[in-house]
Amino acid sequence: MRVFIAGIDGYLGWPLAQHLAARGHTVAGADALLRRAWVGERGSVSAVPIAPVYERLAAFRELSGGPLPFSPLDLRDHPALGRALAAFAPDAVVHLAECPSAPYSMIDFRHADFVQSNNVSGTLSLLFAMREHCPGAHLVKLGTMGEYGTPDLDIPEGFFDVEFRGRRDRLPFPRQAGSWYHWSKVFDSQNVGFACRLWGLAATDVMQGVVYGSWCPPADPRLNSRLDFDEAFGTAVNRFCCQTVIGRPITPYGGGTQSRGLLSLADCLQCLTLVLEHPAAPGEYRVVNQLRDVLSVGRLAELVRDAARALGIDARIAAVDNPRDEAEAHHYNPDSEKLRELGFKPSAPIGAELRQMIGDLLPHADRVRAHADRLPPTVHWRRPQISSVPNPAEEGTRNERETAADHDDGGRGPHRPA
Ligand code: USQ
Repeated sequence: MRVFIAGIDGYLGWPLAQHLAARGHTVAGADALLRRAWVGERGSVSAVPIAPVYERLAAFRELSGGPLPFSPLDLRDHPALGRALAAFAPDAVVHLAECPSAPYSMIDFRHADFVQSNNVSGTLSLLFAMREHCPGAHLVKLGTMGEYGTPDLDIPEGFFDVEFRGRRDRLPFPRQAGSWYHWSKVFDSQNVGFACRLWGLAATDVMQGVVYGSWCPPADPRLNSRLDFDEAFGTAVNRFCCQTVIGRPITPYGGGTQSRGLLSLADCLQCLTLVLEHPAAPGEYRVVNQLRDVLSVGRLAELVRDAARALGIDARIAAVDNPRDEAEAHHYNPDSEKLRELGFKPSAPIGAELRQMIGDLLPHADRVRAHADRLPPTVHWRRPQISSVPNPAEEGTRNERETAADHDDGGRGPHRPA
């Protein structure tokens, strides 16, 4: 199968390219390298060092025996996107090219506006480009479990049966997102569903839970995927593991009773591959809930502490005030049957994944330690922000010097929303 990955330089995109190639698929991709710039803008780096994109592509070519056609483009550059799709003629397009951070979107108007226009407009550009250049290709769009929020009902996979005033219908399950970022994914879902209905596009909208885990293939460090730990781009479990390797306490927010669906990076790759290899039908808008475990943040903190202790690290937990506006005591029971019906078999148990991740992080503890001031939360959902992030425009700031290796790719400076 010919798979075009939009967002191929990211945390999920780069391992997915390697995973699909190892299964015999032909891969191409696009990326505007914005994730590197956003993390740089926040004054941080990937804990695991990552190679510049053209070194990554060279490693891919040497190790997989074939080239990886790459377009350094922003999805909103509609003509360039069209040319890339027409040249590659994909059977499937995986769309990972969005700003994935709830905290980043909550900083201020500029960031909320940037995240929503980048995500919604980029997706719209992709939908129109697919209609013109590869109308038969299957779109696999990364959504989020956060679209549903935390309703006091079980959460079905996309749709549910409703009875109202004596009439019944099957309707989209209500979306109640909790950040400007999560709302951008809701708007995308509506647009993707509409394109399926209107043009007969085949699409799978993947409601993904929080992903954790490292990707450091022993064959070549140029194949490593990034692993962020800053407040905005590090997911909870990855942050917790980074905290343990520098002897900082693990920070569940608030009471730690808020629950989320989670899955490891390895499980994420397995699920995305299953979805690609079992495509939606033409005109079908399929929604899958992609998660493996439902756990509270407090329980996650304990699991990370125990994994670190098993490796001889004296890890401890210290809750901090919750900077977010989120329910802490709530019902949470999402369905996730469709992927299991397609054959999803969870890989290593969470404890083993955490020990692997902490082991991968230990050699890079100094990188985390040098940016430990990026760990505490500064973005508050309800009150105006007083940013403690240094101004990257100031020549010679510590953060510019230290992050240059990670985000000078493609000749870009740190991205600052206009
Ligand atoms: N949390 C802590 N301590 C921390 C960081 C986070 O307790 O140091 C808590 C948050 O309050 C939240 C939970 O952990 O209750 C998850 O936070 P997160 O930052 O790991 O995840 P979130 O902001 O929801 O976003 C992440 C990805 C996003 C994806 C989403 C899936 O960044 O791209 O869409 O997970 S989901 O959470 O299911 O919506």
